[in-house]
Amino acid sequence: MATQSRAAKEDSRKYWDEKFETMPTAELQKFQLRKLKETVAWAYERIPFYHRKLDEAGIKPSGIKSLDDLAKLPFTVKNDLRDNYPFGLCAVPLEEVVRVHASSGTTGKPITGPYTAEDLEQWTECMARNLWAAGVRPDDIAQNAYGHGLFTGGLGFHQGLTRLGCAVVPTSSGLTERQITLMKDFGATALFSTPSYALTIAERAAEMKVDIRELPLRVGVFGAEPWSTAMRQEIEERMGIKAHEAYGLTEQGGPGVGFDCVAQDGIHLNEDHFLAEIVDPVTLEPVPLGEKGELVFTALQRRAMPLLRYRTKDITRLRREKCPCGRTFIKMDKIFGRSDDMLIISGVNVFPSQIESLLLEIAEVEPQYRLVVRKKGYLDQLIVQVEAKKEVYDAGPARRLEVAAKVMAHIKGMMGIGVDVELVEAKFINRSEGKALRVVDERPKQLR
Ligand code: DLL
Repeated sequence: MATQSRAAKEDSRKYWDEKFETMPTAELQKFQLRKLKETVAWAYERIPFYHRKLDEAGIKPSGIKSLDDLAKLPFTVKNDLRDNYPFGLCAVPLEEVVRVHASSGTTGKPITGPYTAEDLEQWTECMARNLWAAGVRPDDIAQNAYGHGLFTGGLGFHQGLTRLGCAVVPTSSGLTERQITLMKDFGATALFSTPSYALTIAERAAEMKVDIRELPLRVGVFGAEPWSTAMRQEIEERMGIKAHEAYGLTEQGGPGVGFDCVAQDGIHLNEDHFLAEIVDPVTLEPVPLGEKGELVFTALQRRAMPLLRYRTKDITRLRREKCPCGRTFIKMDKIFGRSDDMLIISGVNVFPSQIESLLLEIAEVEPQYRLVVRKKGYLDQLIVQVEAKKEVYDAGPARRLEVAAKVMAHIKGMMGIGVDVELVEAKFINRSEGKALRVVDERPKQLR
């Protein structure tokens, strides 16, 4: 009973950390400036790489007088992390490091993310804000199907859920049938995974004749890969839940950088921890607020690896506006995609999530797709491989051609680009247990 009354009391709290989550912007920016000065000094004094970079750029920590001075700082890119692998960018001796996560990426050496005890504590608090905003509460039974291990998703969510006091079930990702059995047996009320894995779970459940909509599951927090609003609605419908969002990256500590709220309209950034900018990915000049470009983060409170002006390659825009939830944190649009996943087809910039939204508008296909890029002469050719609904596929080649033509016309009409569409049979596309592979680039390396 004691637990129940605690849960009921906590339930009435609107925010996890009201002070920061609703802080007036001017006050928040004053706080950011103080933390920025501290962080730049911390990095300059303790990380030889930043000492050199700041000297080369002709800026001393004492030269940071306003938030605008951020633009004087040099950028940090993924290769800087690779070049300094594993601990060259660590600002503290290893005795003070209590955890190391890593992200393998697609090429080359992994990048490492070390944490001090203070970093872990802050990360946990950022995650708790994310979960609270999604409506997760202490009495939830929380199935955590993010990969547990070097990936920051599993442990990041584990910490946040534990802080809230949920009954955490650390299933990790994979073994999908067991996920569904446990979800049913334990009466899980909340699910945490990548969006593509949520779809895999929904699909497998249907095959096992388990209707997730009939189970107690009511909310999910998904992230770690781009997903369209249409995909969110699809997950909500198939599972009968509210699908919320988490955003983050290993280089800035993992999930907990940004989260959505009841409004489900954009992602609030934990601005007391992360200072965000949008820059033009070509000129690297900051763009005006509201314009699309590459997201850049400066960590404001991290101790072990405080990265300055880290280029995420994620494309989005920032908005400072009143949110119905009452939070004052700046909002960013859902990530359109990563600049390295951006395709240029007939001169048009194409992100997989745009194609995804259009596919989800066609009733005859499943939300299982991948984009294959080939060279046709000098031109890039985009082939959209998408699974047909079973009855469509089984209806024979003429029906398949008809649906493929419909998909092609829809993409042409909405995006102005000509693509080839291959309607493939069920399970042709590999099912994701983590981050889905959406783009297969078959162009010779030197021609990309
Ligand atoms: O994916 C951290 C994370 C775990 C976030 C669990 C959310 C939930 P990395 O593996 O380092 O870290 O990958 C970071 O994933 O730069 C984005 O390109 C992408 N990403 C993460 N969250 C989202 C999201 C984790 N909500 C990279 N929407 C980032 C779109 C996302 N892309």
